Amino acid sequence: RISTSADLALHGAPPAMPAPVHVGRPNVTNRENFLWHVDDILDRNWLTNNGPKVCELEQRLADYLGVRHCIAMCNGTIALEIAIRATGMTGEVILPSYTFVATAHAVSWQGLRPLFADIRLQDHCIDPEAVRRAITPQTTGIVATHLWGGTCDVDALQDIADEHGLKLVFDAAHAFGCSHGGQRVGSFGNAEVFSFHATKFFNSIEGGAVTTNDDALAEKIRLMRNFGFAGVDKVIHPGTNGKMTEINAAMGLANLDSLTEVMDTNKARYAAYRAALDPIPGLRLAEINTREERNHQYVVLIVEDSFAQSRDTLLAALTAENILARKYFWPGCHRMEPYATQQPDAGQALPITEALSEQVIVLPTGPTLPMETIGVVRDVCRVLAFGNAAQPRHPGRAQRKNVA
Ligand code: T4K
Repeated sequence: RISTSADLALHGAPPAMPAPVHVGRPNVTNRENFLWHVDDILDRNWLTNNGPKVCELEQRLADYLGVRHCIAMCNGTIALEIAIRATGMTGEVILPSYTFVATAHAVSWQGLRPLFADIRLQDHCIDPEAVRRAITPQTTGIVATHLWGGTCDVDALQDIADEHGLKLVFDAAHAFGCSHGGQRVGSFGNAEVFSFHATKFFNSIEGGAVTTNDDALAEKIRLMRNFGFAGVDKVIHPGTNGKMTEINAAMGLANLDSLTEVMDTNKARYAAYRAALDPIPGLRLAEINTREERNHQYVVLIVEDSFAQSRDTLLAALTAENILARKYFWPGCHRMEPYATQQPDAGQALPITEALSEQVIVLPTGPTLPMETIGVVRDVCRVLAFGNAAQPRHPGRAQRKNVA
């Protein structure tokens, strides 16, 4: 048990957790169901190329998300690239820097120039006013990330896109099962793009999808996903290989049955973290809009300047205890290559991105989280804040102690 700073693994004590506790442990709740699907695939001997499991998954996802078309893909990055290309973006595309680097790479991989716009403190998503300021005559599109399972200011972004004739694609990698205005993410903008990577709320090991209500766009995306084939030996469009395999669809189908269960577990973990950490001065969890559905897949801790120690000291202390929290999305895409070299001054227009990427820690959660983890995180934070893990009598008075 961690009571004082001498008990911290950072100072040589044994780690509180016997094995590493990761962020992004896969939510796999129905192993038997998955294995049944795998047997079925092997019996059928149809492994990929628009197989029956992929078709079933696409239909069930479209129904769940309330959208006309769901086109399954091999991963979220290829899905983004195909969506960006299919919508016909050219020249410059505006996107947040505070996102996983795949968002920026998908834009630049298509030969487009990414223009980074700042985010809003309230939801960590792209700021519509910053988007407006970034528009130039070369701008043709916006790629906006619904971060942490929250949603962008969808309506303001759509207004800007309409006003300036821009295409609008949402990177919804974090937002499966989440809603905006009571409607599930999936049918906003020209298209929305999901990742079903192992670390995501809903996973198919690797995988992703583009969703849209636009029939013509969906048709184009289906062609692009499969080399442009419109039938045997009949190629009518440029394309790539973005196909999802049957095994990936099997994992998706198995996991679809447990969405509510995982969401409820995540919500309970989030509430426990909140109760443990909120009373500690200088620490707060990112706001969650309780009027909308949220998957609570990311527990986002903001370490403010008023916390007794730096974000990186807290991260090092947790890591030493075998709690492998992450500083997503540090340092921001604009500080990664090739963008840092191409746009060395980009940070000047991104003060909130720059500040927030120095403050955030994403904590482990999900159904596989060992329950004692949250207590250990709380005790480490309290020791760093107060010098000991006892409940502070005056939670407002943090003392700066040099325990690192
Ligand atoms: N847009 C956004 C906003 C995204 O966040 C992502 C992906 C994409 C687009 C692109 O979608 P995909 O092309 O990936 O479908 C991880 C994931 O690899 C990546 O999918 C995810 N975002 C990103 C936020 O996180 P890393 O570099 O942090 O991965 P890694 O290997 O460090 O793993 C993360 C944690 O998960 C570790 O603590 C270990 C744990 N883990 C991972 C795997 C794969 C497990 O416990 N089991 C596993 O099987 O990028």
